[in-house]
Amino acid sequence: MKTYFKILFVMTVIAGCTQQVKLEKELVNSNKRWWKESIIYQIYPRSFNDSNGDGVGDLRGIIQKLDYIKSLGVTAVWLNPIYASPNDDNGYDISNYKEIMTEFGTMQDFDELLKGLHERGIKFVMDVVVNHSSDEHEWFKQSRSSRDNPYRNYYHWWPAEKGKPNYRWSFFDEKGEAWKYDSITNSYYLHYFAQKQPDLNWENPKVRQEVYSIMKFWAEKGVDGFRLDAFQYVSKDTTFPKLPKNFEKDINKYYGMGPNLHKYLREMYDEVLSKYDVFAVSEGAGSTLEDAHSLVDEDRKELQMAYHFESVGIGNKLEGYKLSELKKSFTKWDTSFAEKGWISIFLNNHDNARVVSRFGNDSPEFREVSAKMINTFILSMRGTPYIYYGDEISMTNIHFDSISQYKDIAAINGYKKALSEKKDMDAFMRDLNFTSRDNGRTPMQWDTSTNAGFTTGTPWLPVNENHKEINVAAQENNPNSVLNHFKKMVKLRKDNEVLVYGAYKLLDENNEEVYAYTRTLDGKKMLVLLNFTNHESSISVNAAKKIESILINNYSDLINKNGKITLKPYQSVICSIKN
Ligand code: TEU
Ligand code: CA
Repeated sequence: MKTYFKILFVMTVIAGCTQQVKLEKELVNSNKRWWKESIIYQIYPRSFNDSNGDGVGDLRGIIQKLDYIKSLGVTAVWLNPIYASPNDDNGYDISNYKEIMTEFGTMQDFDELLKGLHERGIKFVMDVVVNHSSDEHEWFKQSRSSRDNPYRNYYHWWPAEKGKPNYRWSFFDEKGEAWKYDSITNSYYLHYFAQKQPDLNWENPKVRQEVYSIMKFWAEKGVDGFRLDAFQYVSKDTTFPKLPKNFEKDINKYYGMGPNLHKYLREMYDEVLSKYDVFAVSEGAGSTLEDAHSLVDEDRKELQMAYHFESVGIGNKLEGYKLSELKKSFTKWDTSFAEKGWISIFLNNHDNARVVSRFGNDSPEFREVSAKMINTFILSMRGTPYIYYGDEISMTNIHFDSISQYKDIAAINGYKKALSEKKDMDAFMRDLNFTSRDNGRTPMQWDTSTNAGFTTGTPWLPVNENHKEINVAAQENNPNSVLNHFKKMVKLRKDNEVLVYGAYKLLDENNEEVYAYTRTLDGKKMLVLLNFTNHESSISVNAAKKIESILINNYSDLINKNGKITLKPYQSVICSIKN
C-alpha cells in the first residue's frame, strides 16, 4: 500500500511538472512578438557616415552603408532624431516634426533609406521627442508671442506677476534652472532640458492630438517602432507645487510618472499604436519595477517595452564597479519580467561613454577580448538587445582634455554650472573625460584613411586617433576580430530561440569575477560564462559537467576539469548543456 502511494505521488509530481512545462511553453508561445526577437542597432546619424563632405553624417551616408548593416545580422535600426532642428542638443530639439534636418538630407532620402532597410528585412525605429520641442518650432514662436495666442497653452507658462514659480531643476541649464523668464509676455516658461527645449504642455488635448498626428504621419510611411524620448516626464502637475530640497537627486521620482501619464499612453495606444504593426519603447521606466510594469504589461495597452537606466548607469564611476552590482541589477529586472512585460537589454547608447571603456577594458591588451565578452553578454540575455554603432568593432572613449574640445550641451553647460558653483574643476574634468556623451559620439571608424573614411571634409567631432587599429575594414578581413565575433553572436541568438525567450537562471551569485547563468527553453539549455576580470578565474558549476558543445568562445579553447572551469582574462563562452 505504502509503495502504491509513493508511486502515485511520484506520478502526480511528474504530471504536475509536465503540466507546468506545458503551461510555460504556452505562455511563451502566446507571448511571442517580432520586436522581442529583434536585435536593434542604434545609429547616431551625425556620426555614422558623411556622404557629401560637410563633416556631418547624413541619411545618404547611411544608405551607402546598408549592406554593412545587413552584414551584421541585426534586424532593426533605431536612428536618433533626424527631424528639422537647430541642433542645440543634436536633433533632440525639434523645429518641425514632419521634415528632415537639412544637414541630414531630404524626405526622399528618408523614403529611400526606409525602403532600403525593408528590402533587407530590417525594421526601422523612429525617435520621437515630444516632452519638449525646439524654441524655434512654430508652436513656440506663436506661444511666446502673446498671452492670448491660440498656441499659448502648448507650453508651460507662469505669469511673472504671480511671483517666481517654485524651483524646478533642469538637466542641461547652465544655472540648473528649468524656468526661464521671457520678457515678451513677462512670463516664465519651463524647460527640463536646455533653454532652447521648452516643455510641451501634455495636459492640453490639442498638443496630444498634434503628437498622434505626427506619429501617424511616420507610421503611414512605414516605420516599425517608436522610441519615446524622456517620455516618463510628459505629464506634470501644472500647479507646480514646491518640491522637497534636493529632489533632483532622485529626479525620476519627482519628474517621472506624472499624474496623467497612463491616461495619455492609453490614448496614444488607442489612437496610434493599436492601428499599426508597431511597438513603442519609452526612454526611462519610472523609479520602481511596478512603474515599469504599469507602462509595458500587455494588458495595460500602453507601451510594449521598458528601457530602464539602472544597469547602464553602473559603469559610470571612475573607480569602477562591482560585478555583483551588475548581476543584481540584471537579475532583478529579469526576474520581475519573467512572466509579464518585456525589457530592453543594453549597456550603451548615445547618452553614455563607450561601453568597452566603461564595462570592459580598453587597454591594447584586453580591448578585443573584453569587447567580445560584453557583446556575448548583451546578446545572450532575455529582453531585446540594443547595440550602439561602433560597439561591434570595440570603439573606445576619445578622452578630451580641454572643455573647448567638447561639443555636447550637457558637457558645456555642466562645466559652466560647476564653475559658478566653485566645484573642484579638476575632478569635474576627470569625470567628464570618462563619462561624457561626446566619448560615444565620435565618427564611425570605417578604415585607416584620414578621418577613418567617415568624411572627406572636417568631421564635426574629431575622429579617434586609434582608427588606424580599430576599424571596420581591418576587422572584416580578420576572422578573429571583434566584428566577426559580433556577427557570430548575432547569428547564434537568431538561430536559438532559447537565447530570446528562455528562462534565465543566475549561478554562483556572489562570485565577483565570473558572471554565470543558464538559459532554458523547451528542454534546450545553454550555459553562459563570462569572466569580467583581467586575470584567470575559475568557477565550478554543476552545468559545466554536462557540456555538450561550445557554441561560441572568444578564445580557442576552454579549460574544464570535471566541472571546474578556468577562464582566461575576459573569456566568454556559451555552451549547450545536456538536460
Ligand atoms: O535623455 C533624457 C534623459 O533622461 C537624460 O537624463 C539623459 O540621461 C542625459 O542625456 C544624460 O546626460 C534624452 C535623450 O536620450 C538625450 O540624448 C537628450 O539630450 C534628452 O532626452 C533631451 O531630449
Ligand atoms: Ca553630410
